[in-house]
Amino acid sequence: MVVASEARGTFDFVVAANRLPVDRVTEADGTSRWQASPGGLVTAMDAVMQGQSAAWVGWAGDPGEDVAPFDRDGIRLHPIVLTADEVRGYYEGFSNETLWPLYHDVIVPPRYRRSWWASYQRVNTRFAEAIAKVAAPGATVWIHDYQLQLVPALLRALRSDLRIGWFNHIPFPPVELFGQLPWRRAVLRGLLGADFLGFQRSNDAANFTRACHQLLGTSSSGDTITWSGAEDGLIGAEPRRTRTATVPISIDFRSMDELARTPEVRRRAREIRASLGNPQTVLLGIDRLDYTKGIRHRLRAISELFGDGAIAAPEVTLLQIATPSRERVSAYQDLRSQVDGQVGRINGDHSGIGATAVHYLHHSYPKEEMAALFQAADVLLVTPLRDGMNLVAKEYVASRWDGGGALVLSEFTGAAQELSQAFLCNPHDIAGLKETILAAMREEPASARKRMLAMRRRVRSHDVHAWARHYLSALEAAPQKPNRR
Ligand code: GDG
Repeated sequence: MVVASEARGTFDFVVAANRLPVDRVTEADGTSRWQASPGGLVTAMDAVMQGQSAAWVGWAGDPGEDVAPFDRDGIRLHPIVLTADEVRGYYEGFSNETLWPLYHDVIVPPRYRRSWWASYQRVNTRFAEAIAKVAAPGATVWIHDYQLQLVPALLRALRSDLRIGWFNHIPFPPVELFGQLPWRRAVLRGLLGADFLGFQRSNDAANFTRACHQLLGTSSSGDTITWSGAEDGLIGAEPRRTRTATVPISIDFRSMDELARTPEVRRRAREIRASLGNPQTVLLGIDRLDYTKGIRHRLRAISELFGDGAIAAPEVTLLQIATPSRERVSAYQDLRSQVDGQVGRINGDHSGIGATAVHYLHHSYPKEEMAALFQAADVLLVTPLRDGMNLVAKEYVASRWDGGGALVLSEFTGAAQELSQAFLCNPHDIAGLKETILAAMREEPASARKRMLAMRRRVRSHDVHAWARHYLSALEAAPQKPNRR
């Protein structure tokens, strides 16, 4: 399909993500309104979109809801409508039950269903058509994440005048795993429609380049992949070049730091410790309840530490916040019962009256409460089995303006590449994980402070605004490397 030039839009910068940056909230009286959804991506995009003629294309979050485009804070929001079947097929099915586990080291088995793939293709096409309609001639388009991997090529077919970038928030798996996907070539071809592909870690970019080489026969020089299409039977197709690079995402350091310094947050942090009985050591975990986050491995290590007598309540307690997530997907329901069971067993075996071993909360909290929890914790446990980046680790560091606290961080997170002063661990090695937790608890305050300050310097200088600027300059320059600034 060719979009006639008069059908082209007027927006010079277009962001496309699975979700719009707003959620629909229904009030008690039945009326509804849009509320900004919190999150780093929204903050980062907001900073780069302000002052530009910008649009955001994404799903409004409810099935079947046909909402006309609307303006908010100077940005045009363009809702994509999904039917209930598409929510099941494209979103819960292909995105969350096929791609998510496949891209996270098959921690649970991915499910390959042809009807979900058909739905994914259909919805990706709808996104590409919507972007083609709103983007001005020569506009820059930034597509986000694994839900939209076919959009770059679909969009290029409609609008070859656009500058197209994609960023992967999650890992890109080694070809030995990626190769399981029945539609692996179509996904790679979809991504190669972009001028620039950004990844969290250099290994993710390398995995992608290897997959293209092995499965499509592309060639590459440095970080640029060349694909003539002839390898794929596309006779006469123009060779295309796509550049890949590592652009690790970050957080809004300043706003987290400022929030954590407010008297309200500091008071609340003291209150949290007091309501836990002022223990010597508060261990904290905050994660979406997701099997990638290593919550079961963490609880296993904690359970053994209590069992060994290395730690005891009430002097030491674990506060585990698990934010509800993807509750309609069966692997997440299974995880919830496993975690519920583990916590129950630990508390049954190791708690006493007024001495709770594990405080487990299955809720989500406002940002202020998160900052207070970070302030209240002596050790944050971040133990994913695989995680693209892990922003919680960076938020903890940004909250510790006092230089206090220690971070236990899995080697299998993107954050571990940057936060080398953390107590790094392999969560599969339960004995090693136990030792690392004890080492973090027992670290001398002066050297713990040195580690924390070094991590703060890193996150402060590599914040989410720097990330967005870096990404956009690479996209503008692609397929060349951007000039050093
Ligand atoms: C994906 C990748 C990558 C969590 N609970 C609450 C809450 N949160 C916020 C955290 C943090 C965010 O959600 C979670 O980000 P993570 O990075 O830890 O993990 P994913 O959700 O899996 O994100 C990941 C990320 O994309 C960005 O590229 O780092 O690797 O998997 O900001 O603070 N926020 C509030 N209440 C909660 O209860 N307010």
